[in-house]
Amino acid sequence: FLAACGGGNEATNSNESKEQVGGDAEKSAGAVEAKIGVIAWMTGSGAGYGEAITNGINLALEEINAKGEVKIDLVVEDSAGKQEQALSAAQKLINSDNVTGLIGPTLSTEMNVVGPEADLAGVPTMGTSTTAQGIPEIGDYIFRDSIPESLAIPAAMQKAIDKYGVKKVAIMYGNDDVFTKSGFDTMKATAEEMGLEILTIETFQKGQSDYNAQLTKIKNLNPELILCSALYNEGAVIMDQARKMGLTVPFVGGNGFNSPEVIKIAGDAANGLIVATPWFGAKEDAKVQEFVKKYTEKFGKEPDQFAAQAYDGLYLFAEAIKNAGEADRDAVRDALAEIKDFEGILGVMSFDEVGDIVMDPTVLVIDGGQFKLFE
Ligand code: VAL
Repeated sequence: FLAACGGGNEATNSNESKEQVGGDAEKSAGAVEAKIGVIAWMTGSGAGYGEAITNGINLALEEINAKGEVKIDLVVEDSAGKQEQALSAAQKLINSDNVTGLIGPTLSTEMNVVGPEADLAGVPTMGTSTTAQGIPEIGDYIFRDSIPESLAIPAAMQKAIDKYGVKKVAIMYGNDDVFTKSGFDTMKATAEEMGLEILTIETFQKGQSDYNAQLTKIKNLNPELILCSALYNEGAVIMDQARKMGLTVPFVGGNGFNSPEVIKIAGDAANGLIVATPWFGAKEDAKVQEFVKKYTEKFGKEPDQFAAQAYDGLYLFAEAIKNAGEADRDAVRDALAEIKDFEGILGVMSFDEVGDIVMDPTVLVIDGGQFKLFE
């Protein structure tokens, strides 16, 4: 029986003293301990999103635990970009691992099934990449630190239109995904509001490899700008095929395009893609540059928007856990809702009354194989 106590006589102490003796490092004495579950798309055609997300979270974890005010234990699950897998991961994390909170899942499509489940169970959940309309509105426990399409796309469209004097656009979108559909709704409504002529609306599905029929139709109509709502894998192939058939006009893309994977897949064909994002790695800001340096040293590549949002996402949880002073789900949910002017690498962050982040986007363009400020 004594052996089961792990050899330390402190271990036989009561629960109240456990906090002090639980961590042998001096730093974790008195630290609030909490378990956070992460659901990310880590295998398959969108694995680039999940890689960036988990890297960002792991870097934040190291820093937070080293500071010692809060001690976070992570449990990471792969959703493979699938609703059912995301849901069973959430059920495991909520019911078996007993996590205090969730980060993810990656896709809005996945959050549409995980969100209601987490909300019902009273588990505070932070979407760090879910940008479709209506995500924080799923419930009181659902937050996000990624700006919605409804804010990002109009900002990108306005800049593109001002710069190129655009009057005629074509729209292309994936009609089998919550996020790509939501981006399309915003593109269409914004084009109408701006008085642009929509020459055609073309659709595609996840995993499609040939877009020549849609692109030929678009080319024959001579648009000055193409609005495209896609995840990076489909989006990059669309741009590649468009350029190959001589469609050289600029593209405005939604959040899914905001990944270096687009450049990796499409190469020079990605030039001329305009996106809006809360993250710009070349920003002259000490906090941003320190993050870029540390991340690049640790993972051998530069962080993207998904890494940055996930990094801040875990910091927001750590802040809420610290302020709550305990790992209780309800207390952490309330503390998250109360966060005001938190200084992250994305900027100064607060949540609005539904749990959406309040932030201004920056408009970027891919030029010479790199994301640059679009001016
Ligand atoms: N932002 C998208 C979504 O909400 C992707 C790119 C993660 O589904």
